[in-house]
Amino acid sequence: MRIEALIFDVDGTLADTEEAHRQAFNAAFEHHRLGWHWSSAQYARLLATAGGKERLRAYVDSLPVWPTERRLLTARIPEIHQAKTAIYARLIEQGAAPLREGIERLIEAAERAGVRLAIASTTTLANIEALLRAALGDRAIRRFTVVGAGDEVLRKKPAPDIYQFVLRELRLPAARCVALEDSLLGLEAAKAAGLFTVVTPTRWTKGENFAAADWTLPSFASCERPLEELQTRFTAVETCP
Ligand code: XBP
Ligand code: MG
Repeated sequence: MRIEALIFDVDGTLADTEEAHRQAFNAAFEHHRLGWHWSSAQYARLLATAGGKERLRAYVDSLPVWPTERRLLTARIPEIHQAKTAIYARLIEQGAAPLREGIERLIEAAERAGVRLAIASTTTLANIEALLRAALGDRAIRRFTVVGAGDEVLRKKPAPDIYQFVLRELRLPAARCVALEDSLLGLEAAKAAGLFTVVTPTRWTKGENFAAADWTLPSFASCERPLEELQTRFTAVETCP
Protein backbone atom coordinates (compact mmCIF):
# COMPACT_ATOMS: atom_id res chain seq x y z
CA MET A 1 0.00 0.00 0.00
CA ARG A 2 1.31 3.49 -0.86
CA ILE A 3 2.03 6.02 1.91
CA GLU A 4 -0.58 8.82 1.60
CA ALA A 5 0.72 11.20 4.28
CA LEU A 6 3.71 11.90 6.53
CA ILE A 7 2.72 13.22 9.97
CA PHE A 8 5.64 15.04 11.58
CA ASP A 9 6.19 15.70 15.26
CA VAL A 10 7.90 19.09 15.66
CA ASP A 11 10.20 19.41 18.67
CA GLY A 12 13.11 17.06 18.24
CA THR A 13 11.89 15.69 14.90
CA LEU A 14 11.65 18.62 12.47
CA ALA A 15 14.34 20.45 14.46
CA ASP A 16 16.34 19.90 17.67
CA THR A 17 14.51 22.65 19.58
CA GLU A 18 14.55 21.60 23.23
CA GLU A 19 17.69 23.57 24.14
CA ALA A 20 15.98 26.69 22.79
CA HIS A 21 12.86 25.80 24.81
CA ARG A 22 15.00 25.33 27.92
CA GLN A 23 16.70 28.71 27.43
CA ALA A 24 13.32 30.36 26.85
CA PHE A 25 11.89 28.84 30.03
CA ASN A 26 14.88 30.09 32.06
CA ALA A 27 14.65 33.58 30.53
CA ALA A 28 10.93 33.69 31.39
CA PHE A 29 11.71 32.62 34.97
CA GLU A 30 14.22 35.48 35.24
CA HIS A 31 11.75 37.96 33.72
CA HIS A 32 9.17 36.94 36.33
CA ARG A 33 11.81 36.98 39.13
CA LEU A 34 10.92 33.42 40.16
CA GLY A 35 14.45 32.39 41.15
CA TRP A 36 14.08 29.17 39.13
CA HIS A 37 16.66 27.76 36.72
CA TRP A 38 16.33 24.50 34.80
CA SER A 39 19.71 22.87 34.13
CA SER A 40 20.07 20.57 31.10
CA ALA A 41 19.97 17.49 33.34
CA GLN A 42 16.87 18.76 35.15
CA TYR A 43 15.17 19.70 31.86
CA ALA A 44 15.87 16.23 30.44
CA ARG A 45 13.95 14.81 33.40
CA LEU A 46 11.15 17.39 33.04
CA LEU A 47 10.69 16.36 29.39
CA ALA A 48 8.89 13.30 30.77
CA THR A 49 5.90 15.65 30.79
CA ALA A 50 4.75 16.74 27.33
CA GLY A 51 3.55 20.30 26.98
CA GLY A 52 5.23 23.38 28.37
CA LYS A 53 2.31 24.40 30.62
CA GLU A 54 1.95 20.81 31.89
CA ARG A 55 5.73 20.66 32.45
CA LEU A 56 5.56 23.87 34.50
CA ARG A 57 2.68 22.43 36.53
CA ALA A 58 4.64 19.24 37.21
CA TYR A 59 7.59 21.37 38.34
CA VAL A 60 5.46 23.56 40.65
CA ASP A 61 3.89 20.41 42.12
CA SER A 62 7.40 19.16 42.92
CA LEU A 63 8.42 22.32 44.82
CA PRO A 64 8.62 22.13 48.66
CA VAL A 65 6.22 25.05 49.22
CA TRP A 66 3.08 25.65 51.28
CA PRO A 67 -0.27 24.93 49.53
CA THR A 68 -1.08 28.66 49.36
CA GLU A 69 2.23 29.38 47.59
CA ARG A 70 1.64 26.43 45.24
CA ARG A 71 -1.78 27.76 44.33
CA LEU A 72 -0.33 31.21 43.62
CA LEU A 73 2.45 29.78 41.46
CA THR A 74 0.02 27.52 39.59
CA ALA A 75 -2.18 30.53 38.83
CA ARG A 76 0.84 32.26 37.25
CA ILE A 77 1.67 29.40 34.84
CA PRO A 78 -0.28 30.81 31.85
CA GLU A 79 1.54 34.18 32.01
CA ILE A 80 4.93 32.50 32.55
CA HIS A 81 4.31 30.21 29.57
CA GLN A 82 3.15 33.13 27.43
CA ALA A 83 6.41 34.98 28.19
CA LYS A 84 8.40 31.82 27.46
CA THR A 85 6.66 31.36 24.09
CA ALA A 86 7.46 34.95 23.05
CA ILE A 87 11.12 34.51 24.03
CA TYR A 88 11.27 31.13 22.25
CA ALA A 89 9.89 32.68 19.04
CA ARG A 90 12.69 35.28 19.11
CA LEU A 91 15.33 32.58 19.62
CA ILE A 92 13.92 30.59 16.68
CA GLU A 93 13.77 33.71 14.47
CA GLN A 94 17.49 34.18 15.28
CA GLY A 95 18.16 30.68 13.90
CA ALA A 96 18.44 28.78 17.19
CA ALA A 97 17.02 25.56 15.70
CA PRO A 98 17.54 24.81 12.00
CA LEU A 99 15.76 21.80 10.49
CA ARG A 100 17.45 18.52 11.28
CA GLU A 101 19.62 17.15 8.47
CA GLY A 102 17.65 15.33 5.80
CA ILE A 103 14.25 16.69 6.83
CA GLU A 104 13.97 19.23 3.99
CA ARG A 105 15.01 16.54 1.47
CA LEU A 106 12.25 14.25 2.84
CA ILE A 107 9.63 17.02 2.73
CA GLU A 108 10.53 17.87 -0.89
CA ALA A 109 10.49 14.19 -1.92
CA ALA A 110 7.04 13.77 -0.38
CA GLU A 111 5.71 16.84 -2.22
CA ARG A 112 7.12 15.59 -5.54
CA ALA A 113 5.44 12.21 -4.96
CA GLY A 114 2.10 13.75 -3.97
CA VAL A 115 2.39 12.48 -0.40
CA ARG A 116 0.61 14.93 1.89
CA LEU A 117 2.37 16.54 4.87
CA ALA A 118 0.89 17.07 8.32
CA ILE A 119 2.03 18.01 11.83
CA ALA A 120 1.09 16.47 15.17
CA SER A 121 2.81 18.35 17.98
CA THR A 122 2.44 19.11 21.67
CA THR A 123 3.88 22.59 21.22
CA THR A 124 1.87 25.70 20.39
CA LEU A 125 0.86 26.77 16.87
CA ALA A 126 2.86 29.99 17.41
CA ASN A 127 6.01 27.93 18.00
CA ILE A 128 5.36 25.79 14.92
CA GLU A 129 4.80 28.85 12.72
CA ALA A 130 7.99 30.50 14.03
CA LEU A 131 10.05 27.36 13.38
CA LEU A 132 8.72 26.74 9.85
CA ARG A 133 9.02 30.43 8.92
CA ALA A 134 12.64 30.55 10.08
CA ALA A 135 13.54 27.27 8.41
CA LEU A 136 11.52 27.27 5.18
CA GLY A 137 10.22 30.81 4.65
CA ASP A 138 6.99 32.74 5.23
CA ARG A 139 4.59 30.40 3.41
CA ALA A 140 6.10 27.17 4.77
CA ILE A 141 3.23 26.24 7.05
CA ARG A 142 0.89 26.10 4.01
CA ARG A 143 2.89 23.12 2.72
CA PHE A 144 1.31 21.12 5.54
CA THR A 145 -2.28 20.01 4.81
CA VAL A 146 -3.09 19.74 8.53
CA VAL A 147 -1.30 21.28 11.53
CA GLY A 148 -2.24 19.65 14.84
CA ALA A 149 -0.83 21.83 17.63
CA GLY A 150 -0.76 21.25 21.42
CA ASP A 151 -3.97 22.78 22.71
CA GLU A 152 -6.07 21.38 19.81
CA VAL A 153 -6.75 18.35 22.04
CA LEU A 154 -7.25 17.91 25.78
CA ARG A 155 -4.95 14.96 26.34
CA LYS A 156 -1.36 15.52 25.15
CA LYS A 157 1.18 12.86 24.15
CA PRO A 158 1.56 9.98 25.02
CA ALA A 159 -2.21 10.03 24.49
CA PRO A 160 -3.02 9.42 20.79
CA ASP A 161 -5.46 12.33 20.63
CA ILE A 162 -3.37 14.74 18.53
CA TYR A 163 -2.64 12.01 15.96
CA GLN A 164 -6.29 10.98 15.88
CA PHE A 165 -7.22 14.66 15.34
CA VAL A 166 -4.78 14.94 12.42
CA LEU A 167 -6.01 11.68 10.83
CA ARG A 168 -9.61 12.90 11.06
CA GLU A 169 -8.67 16.21 9.44
CA LEU A 170 -6.70 14.39 6.71
CA ARG A 171 -9.65 12.03 6.19
CA LEU A 172 -7.15 9.18 6.01
CA PRO A 173 -6.93 5.90 7.92
CA ALA A 174 -3.86 5.35 10.11
CA ALA A 175 -2.90 2.44 7.83
CA ARG A 176 -2.13 4.87 4.98
CA CYS A 177 0.07 7.25 7.01
CA VAL A 178 3.49 7.43 8.69
CA ALA A 179 4.32 9.23 11.95
CA LEU A 180 7.79 10.70 12.49
CA GLU A 181 8.86 11.21 16.10
CA ASP A 182 11.91 11.75 18.35
CA SER A 183 10.75 10.62 21.79
CA LEU A 184 9.14 7.70 23.61
CA LEU A 185 6.16 9.92 24.52
CA GLY A 186 5.63 10.63 20.84
CA LEU A 187 6.19 7.01 19.80
CA GLU A 188 3.59 5.83 22.30
CA ALA A 189 1.09 8.42 21.04
CA ALA A 190 1.63 7.45 17.38
CA LYS A 191 1.49 3.71 18.03
CA ALA A 192 -1.68 4.13 20.13
CA ALA A 193 -3.17 5.84 17.06
CA GLY A 194 -2.21 2.78 14.96
CA LEU A 195 0.52 4.47 12.90
CA PHE A 196 3.69 3.11 11.32
CA THR A 197 6.22 5.14 13.31
CA VAL A 198 9.78 6.26 12.52
CA VAL A 199 11.94 7.55 15.38
CA THR A 200 15.01 9.77 15.01
CA PRO A 201 16.18 10.32 18.62
CA THR A 202 17.94 13.47 19.80
CA ARG A 203 20.48 13.91 22.60
CA TRP A 204 17.48 14.51 24.91
CA THR A 205 15.78 11.20 24.05
CA LYS A 206 18.50 8.83 22.82
CA GLY A 207 18.42 6.72 25.99
CA GLU A 208 14.70 5.92 25.68
CA ASN A 209 13.20 2.58 24.63
CA PHE A 210 12.19 2.67 20.95
CA ALA A 211 11.60 -1.09 20.57
CA ALA A 212 8.01 -0.40 19.47
CA ALA A 213 9.14 1.79 16.56
CA ASP A 214 8.86 0.44 13.01
CA TRP A 215 12.13 2.13 12.07
CA THR A 216 14.68 3.89 14.31
CA LEU A 217 17.62 5.79 12.79
CA PRO A 218 19.93 8.54 14.08
CA SER A 219 18.56 10.99 11.50
CA PHE A 220 17.66 11.26 7.81
CA ALA A 221 21.05 12.90 7.12
CA SER A 222 22.45 9.85 5.35
CA CYS A 223 19.23 8.93 3.51
CA GLU A 224 19.71 9.97 -0.13
CA ARG A 225 16.26 8.61 -1.12
CA PRO A 226 14.34 8.83 2.20
CA LEU A 227 10.84 8.43 0.79
CA GLU A 228 11.75 5.30 -1.16
CA GLU A 229 13.36 3.77 1.91
CA LEU A 230 10.31 4.69 4.01
CA GLN A 231 7.96 3.17 1.43
CA THR A 232 9.98 -0.08 1.30
CA ARG A 233 9.85 -0.46 5.07
CA PHE A 234 6.18 0.60 5.22
CA THR A 235 5.25 -2.04 2.62
CA ALA A 236 7.32 -4.71 4.38
CA VAL A 237 5.54 -4.11 7.69
CA GLU A 238 2.18 -4.04 5.95
CA THR A 239 2.84 -7.43 4.28
CA CYS A 240 4.34 -9.07 7.39
CA PRO A 241 2.97 -7.13 10.42
C1 XBP B 1 7.56 18.75 22.56
C2 XBP B 1 6.95 19.27 23.79
C3 XBP B 1 6.68 20.74 23.90
C4 XBP B 1 8.01 21.51 23.99
C5 XBP B 1 7.78 22.85 24.64
O1 XBP B 1 6.57 18.87 21.57
O2 XBP B 1 6.63 18.51 24.67
O3 XBP B 1 5.96 20.91 25.08
O4 XBP B 1 8.92 20.78 24.82
O5 XBP B 1 6.85 23.59 23.86
P1 XBP B 1 6.54 17.81 20.31
P2 XBP B 1 5.61 24.31 24.60
O6 XBP B 1 5.25 17.04 20.47
O7 XBP B 1 6.59 18.68 19.09
O8 XBP B 1 7.79 16.92 20.45
O9 XBP B 1 6.18 25.08 25.76
O10 XBP B 1 5.00 25.17 23.54
O11 XBP B 1 4.71 23.17 25.02
MG1 MG C 1 9.11 15.65 19.86
